[in-house]
Amino acid sequence: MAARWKNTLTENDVTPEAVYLNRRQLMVGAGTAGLIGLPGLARADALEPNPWEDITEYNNYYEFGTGKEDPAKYAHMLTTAPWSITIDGLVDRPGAYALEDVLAKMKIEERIYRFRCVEAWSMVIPWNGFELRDLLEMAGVQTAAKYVAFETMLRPDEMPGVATPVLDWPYVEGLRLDEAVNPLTIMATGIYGKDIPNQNGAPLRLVVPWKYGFKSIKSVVRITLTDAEPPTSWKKANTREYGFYSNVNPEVDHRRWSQATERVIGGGLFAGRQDTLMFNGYGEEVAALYQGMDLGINY
Ligand SMILES: Nc1nc2c(c(=O)[nH]1)N[C@H]1C(S)=C(S)[C@@H](COP(=O)(O)O)O[C@H]1N2
Ligand SMILES: [Mo]
Repeated sequence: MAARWKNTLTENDVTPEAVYLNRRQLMVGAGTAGLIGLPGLARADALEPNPWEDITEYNNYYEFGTGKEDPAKYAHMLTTAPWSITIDGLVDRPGAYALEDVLAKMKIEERIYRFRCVEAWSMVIPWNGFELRDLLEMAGVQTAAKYVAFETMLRPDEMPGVATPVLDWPYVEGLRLDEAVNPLTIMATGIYGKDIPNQNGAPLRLVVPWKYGFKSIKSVVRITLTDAEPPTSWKKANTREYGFYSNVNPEVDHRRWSQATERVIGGGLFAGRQDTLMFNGYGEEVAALYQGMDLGINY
């Protein structure tokens, strides 16, 4: 197998949450902010992860309501065990895979990633998860496959938000196959070394760090390999405003707001606004995927 992608963002492997918190306190205590003297919108890109509370109390998960605090309030209603993921379409070994059987085969690692929502806010999240390419390899992707489609669980009894037709449920997303097998693309099962909370997409959600947050579909129940670009929820809802690619791009504005800068969530050291980075800072890993493409048209 090819050499594993190395996470350049971590100083070590897994740092316990307490150590992160401690370090934050130490830095604040030492008056680091003052010493650095951050210029206006420059980036203080230390990738200090946001605290647990930011990550789990400010969410987008419209199946539980459109308010940022709705998922934390209502997502506990979702039953996440037992859970199975159907992998079908252009694969050699289609079927419904029990999550526990999948997890037994996958290598769980920590990935500290920037997370940039299309609404122009951002956080840094220490995920735990496995590379999507390993799961796809398990199912045996056929050569005719060009895209990967994803679908979220739909259970109206457990999801108060789906009574409102904000989106065409179930929530669906998609990636090109080469994006899906990029080593940065993970299926997350945890945050800060703990099971991923329901509001963040338990028990298993996609994370694609160079794309706007809505591509990172939560509580995945189906993965389908196809030869045609799959429909995606936000593009279906508003094709002019949301495209299939949705790569983070400070030069391509949303129809209703600029994407040049982002609001940093949390009252931490670097709170405020900062410049948005092309591909959310992951250009070295992914820019080649889009060579020759007009990213203004393929937004
Ligand atoms: N099924 C589903 N997945 C979803 C969403 C959603 O509403 N439903 N919201 C998306 C959006 S807009 C964002 S920004 C991220 C938020 O992830 P987080 O709450 O873990 O930060 O989830 C994405 N995945
Ligand atoms: Mo988002």
